[in-house]
Order: sequence, then structure tokens, then C-alpha cells
Amino acid sequence: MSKRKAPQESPNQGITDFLVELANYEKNVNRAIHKYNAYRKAASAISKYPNKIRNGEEAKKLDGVGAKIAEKIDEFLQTGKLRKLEKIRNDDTSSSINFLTRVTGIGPAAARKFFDEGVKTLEVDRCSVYLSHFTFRYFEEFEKRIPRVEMEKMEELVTVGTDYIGTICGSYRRGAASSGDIDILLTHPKYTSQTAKQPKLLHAVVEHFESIGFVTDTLSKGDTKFMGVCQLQQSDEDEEEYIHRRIDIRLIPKDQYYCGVLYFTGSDIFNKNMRTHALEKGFTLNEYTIRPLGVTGVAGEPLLVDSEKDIFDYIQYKYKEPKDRSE
Ligand code: DCP
Ligand code: MN
Ligand code: MG
Repeated sequence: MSKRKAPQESPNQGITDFLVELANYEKNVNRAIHKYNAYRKAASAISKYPNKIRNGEEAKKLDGVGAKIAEKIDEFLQTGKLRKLEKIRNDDTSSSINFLTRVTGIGPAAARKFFDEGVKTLEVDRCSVYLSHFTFRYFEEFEKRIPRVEMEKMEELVTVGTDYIGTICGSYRRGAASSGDIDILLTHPKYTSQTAKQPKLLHAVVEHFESIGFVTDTLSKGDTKFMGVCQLQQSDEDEEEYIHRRIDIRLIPKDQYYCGVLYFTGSDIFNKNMRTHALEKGFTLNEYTIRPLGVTGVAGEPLLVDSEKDIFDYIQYKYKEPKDRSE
């Protein structure tokens, strides 16, 4: 997962940038997911606001911007910076943990553990005990976002004309100008949650991608989930030289496919809001299924789902196209 989001044209870029930085600090260093969500929500509302915000009071009218964030906006607009952020940036613990979490495969908890063990920068000889060599080899490449045109090229390559049903989800499906990684969801009509596991269905696809030189490395390979590295080959028509990208491929039973597509299309904030709405309507929704909740709060059998729209319909939620699912 790439931690950097696409640059956006907004007259309030300075404000959204500092909110996102605070959000990441709360998530990575404090593991305070509620604070992370609060900052992200405010940043998202502000990024959509068309006018240049003049003060905190004006920002407070937006959904998700409360008194505390408004105060920070005032400080930022008046002084051009934020004391809290300066402190965080200068703090050894925070900057080290934040840095470590930028490495694919290190989550906030592992970063904290490294830090506590004295690993503050990426010293290959110390970290290699915990991390595979890819993380080092591709560290800089994985930090770069994938332009949409390159995503489109990869989509062409991966939509193999077979019985498989495949969708590139994530930010790409939401229409983003650039993506952090490639999230592919696969299913096959012969594979459902009632049939036996069919790891071969996944492995055959991965092997095919390897044989054409697209998949270059494996980070992990299970029965239903492949995490790896891919790279487009340079072709005669375009001079472009492509770099290594992170790719995740998931094999999902057909009956759970659309819950998976919905979940992995995101955004994470949209998912959260939709799950909340589902609960209000008496359903529990996750990346696999949607199930009705009984009066005692116990979830019933999964409902039949044959499209994303079905899920929206069950919970009486107005259908949103992927491009409208930022929140
Ligand atoms: N997701 C989620 N909650 C999480 C992590 C992921 O709901 N904690 C869902 C929503 C995401 C999707 O999975 O959109 C894919 O995860 P990514 O981290 O790849 O996020 P994106 O594809 O949206 O962004 P990026 O362009 O940075 O890859
Ligand atoms: Mn991903
Ligand atoms: Mg992604």
C-alpha cells in the first residue's frame, strides 16, 4: 500500500496537506484510528471546497471540521505553520516510526517494535532479519505513484480472455489520476464459497503473469491472495521505461465477489460510511458478505448478491458510481 496520495488541485492544498500529515501521525505513531479518521474526513471535505478558506470559522461550516481543527487552520493561515506538526517532525520517535511505516510490509505496530529495538533508519543488515530483500530493492520505486495511463496498460494486459472475471479495484476503479498499487480481484464461475478451495485458479494466473515477464517477484503467495511485484515491459512503440509496481491479486468465491469488489474499490472512508448505514438498516456488511442482523444482534445467513447494486439495494443506499465513492 502506498502511503502517498495523488496531488489534487485545491485552493486549500496547504491545509489538506497538514491535515493528512496529522492523520498519518495519529495512525502510524499513536495508532489512534479515530483521530486518523477525523483528520482524513476534514481533509476530504476541505479538498472539495471550491473557495480559498480564509479562517477556521469558515472551515467549521464544513462537515467534519470541528473547533479543534478550525483552531489549527487559523494558526496555519496566520503563521504559515503548525507548532504541533513542527514538534512531531522534530521528534525522533515520530519521524522514525513514520519513516519505517513507509516501507511496504511494515505496519504501525511493527514500526513501533523496530523503533523500540533501536532500528530507526533502514539499515539493511539489521532489518533484513525481518524483511525480505524486495523491500529494500524496490523501496524507492514503491514510493512512486502509478500514472493512470500506465494502469490502463496493465489493465489491458491482465484482462485475459478466459472464464475468469477480473476487476482492477482500488483508487484506479474510482477514476484516480494515479494509484499507489494494483489491486486485482478475480473470480471464476466454478468457484464458490460452497465448493472446495481452488488455489490452482489463482496460481495459474500468477504463473501466466510470470511467464510473460509481468510479475517479477513474489512477496507472499497463499491459496486466495498473492502479493507481489510487477513491471510492464518496454515496447517498441513507446520509449517509456517502466518501474516496478506493487500488485495484489485476490481470488474470491463467485458468491462473495461483489462484496469484495465493493470493499476493495473503497475508499476506506466510503466503506466505513456504508457499513455504518448498513448497521442502521439492520445489516452487517464486510468484504465477504452482507447479512441481516436479528433482533438479538446475531447475523443471519449471507444474502444473495449478484452485483454491487444489489448491496446498495438491500440497505436502501443510493447507488454511487465508483468515481463518486471518495466518502
Ligand atoms: N480498504 C479499506 N480499509 C483498509 C484498507 C483498504 O476499506 N484499512 C479498501 C479500500 C481501498 C482498497 O481496500 O480503496 C484498496 O486499498 P489500497 O490501500 O490499495 O487503497 P487505494 O487503492 O484506495 O489507494 P492507492 O491508490 O493508494 O492504492
Ligand atoms: Mn492494495
Ligand atoms: Mg490501491
